[in-house]
Amino acid sequence: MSDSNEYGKSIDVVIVGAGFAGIYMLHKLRQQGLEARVIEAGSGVGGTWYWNRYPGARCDIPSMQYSYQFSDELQQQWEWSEKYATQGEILSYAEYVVERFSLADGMTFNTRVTACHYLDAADQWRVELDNEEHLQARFVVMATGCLSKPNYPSIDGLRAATVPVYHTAQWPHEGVDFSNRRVAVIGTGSSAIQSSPIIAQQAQTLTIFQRTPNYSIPAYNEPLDPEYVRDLKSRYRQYREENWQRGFGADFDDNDESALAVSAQERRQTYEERWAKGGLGFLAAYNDLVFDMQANDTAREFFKEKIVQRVDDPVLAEKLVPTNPIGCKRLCVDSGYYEIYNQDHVHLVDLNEAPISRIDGNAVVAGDARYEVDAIVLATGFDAMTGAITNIDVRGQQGRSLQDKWASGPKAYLGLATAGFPNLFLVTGPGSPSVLSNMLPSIEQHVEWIADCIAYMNSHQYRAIVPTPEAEQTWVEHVNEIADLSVYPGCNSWYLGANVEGKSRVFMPYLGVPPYVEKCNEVVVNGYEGFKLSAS
Ligand code: FAD
Ligand code: N01
Repeated sequence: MSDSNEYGKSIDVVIVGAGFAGIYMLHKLRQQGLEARVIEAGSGVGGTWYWNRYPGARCDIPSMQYSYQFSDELQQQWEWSEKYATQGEILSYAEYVVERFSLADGMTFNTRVTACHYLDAADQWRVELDNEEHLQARFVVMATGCLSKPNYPSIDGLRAATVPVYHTAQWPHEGVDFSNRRVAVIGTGSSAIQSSPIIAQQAQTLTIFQRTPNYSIPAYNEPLDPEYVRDLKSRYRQYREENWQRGFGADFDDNDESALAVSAQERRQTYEERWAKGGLGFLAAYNDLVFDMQANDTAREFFKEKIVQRVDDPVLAEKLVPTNPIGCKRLCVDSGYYEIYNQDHVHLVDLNEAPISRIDGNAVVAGDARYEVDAIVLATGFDAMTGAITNIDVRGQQGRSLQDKWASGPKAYLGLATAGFPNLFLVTGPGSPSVLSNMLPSIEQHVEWIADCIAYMNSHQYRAIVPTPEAEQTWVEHVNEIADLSVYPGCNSWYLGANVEGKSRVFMPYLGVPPYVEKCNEVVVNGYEGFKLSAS
């Protein structure tokens, strides 16, 4: 399928990133006889699970669901050991998939894509690499990840710190021993909530710097019961199909009833039962917890009580209780997070009282206080959804820059492609359910949609596909209309880009897997409605 032209040898597809999206994309395209190459900045596969090696890193969607389903043999063969697999086990799984489907020879590691320029005359992409080489391809697939560009806070003196600074998303492969060290953790999102209990076990002192408290629910992680696994595997395909019909594409035991339609007593019982199970399913206790503030308040009050119960010091407990609507930032899932504050060597610094002003050598300075430490952990998250894409100098038709196009917020049709940038696909891009779903099936849905689209173009002799600006605009408005029906835009979350200085505040993911999938399918049935296809 690849061909040559005045610009040199071209391959069919360059795939940027070797996480779960890039791995499956390569497999799928190879099955279609296409020549594709994955370019990956890391030295191995796994993406998220390659980079986030901080202590305690695990998934928060049960492993039996947070895994590929494109191969029934694969899902039958692979054995997860725990309800929520560790980073190490998920990474081994990604490596196993690559080996099983013989994909390694299609991947180039330790290489970053720095630029992708569309050559209008040739309908080709020129892909620049940081080793000064380049590739040329008909299509580019951005499998760059929603949560892959670490967010480094702009704190004065951080770069000149005289103690080691670790970002949770760029954790040293050899691990870090915090024994007898005074450790600062900046941030209280999922990464901090997972890592702090383990750091607390080692460190001499642990000081956690909190700007916004988060809601967290126990994971109650445990080894998987072989009987449960056997039963689930006996109906795996059907189980997966059923889950795909649910709002988040995952089995959260959704209850299609309003929190306000039941008595306070019944609601409390339901909340207690959900709490006892633990995990993200809590928010599926009622169908309006993320849509109705009054309903949300009932869950918020319940969480407040639970947090206060878990922390001995009532003044400290109060500082750990969020005031945001529950769910508007991703709910965290923990193993003993709040309880660490009952240990004498663990301290909380509430940055609402005085923000961090600078790092002064080995000290974090907030207000008048200097916190001297031996190591700083940045659990400060990601430039989410767009950061990894706009990190690349992407230029489309007539040399138009994607960074410029997205300066006031990302615009993409279905989160799959963007007007002005032909033959460029995004896996779980802004405007798709992505981070508001179980991401593995969402990745599979996108990969399959893109592969089918390329097959359709080849069989109908189309050379280029690009969304129309009108279809894109309508979709972006729709994404925001749906978000505005929910509590999601109600706090400064990374869903809105609010965690990154200078980033436009636009709600990026699409809320609702089933209507989204229906729309994607409808677009195809209607001859790629909303896209312009150009004949060869
Ligand atoms: P990634 O895994 O992020 O991979 C993208 C790859 O692209 C990276 O390896 C990166 O190095 C590479 N890349 C980016 N830019 C370039 C470039 N310019 N050149 C070369 N390479 C580049 N989701 C869930 O649904 N359930 C969970 O339980 C869950 N847990 C998570 C836990 C953590 C700690 C984090 C950070 C995220 C979690 N997620 C979870 C979201 C997770 O990111 C996705 O589930 C999934 O792993 C994303 O896969 P991906 O291939 O799309 O992207
Ligand atoms: O990042 P975050 P994360 N000074 O953005 C704070 C997935 N994930 O890596 O809220 C002080 O949530 C920031 O404060 P604020 C999951 O989707 C899943 O923890 O902006 N503080 C916040 O507290 C998750 O949602 C798991 O006020 C600063 C924290 O840093 C997503 O990845 C585990 C600051 C960042 O929290 C991101 O999670 C890990 C500053 N200058 C990740 N800048 C699972 O459990 C930022 N902060 C599966």
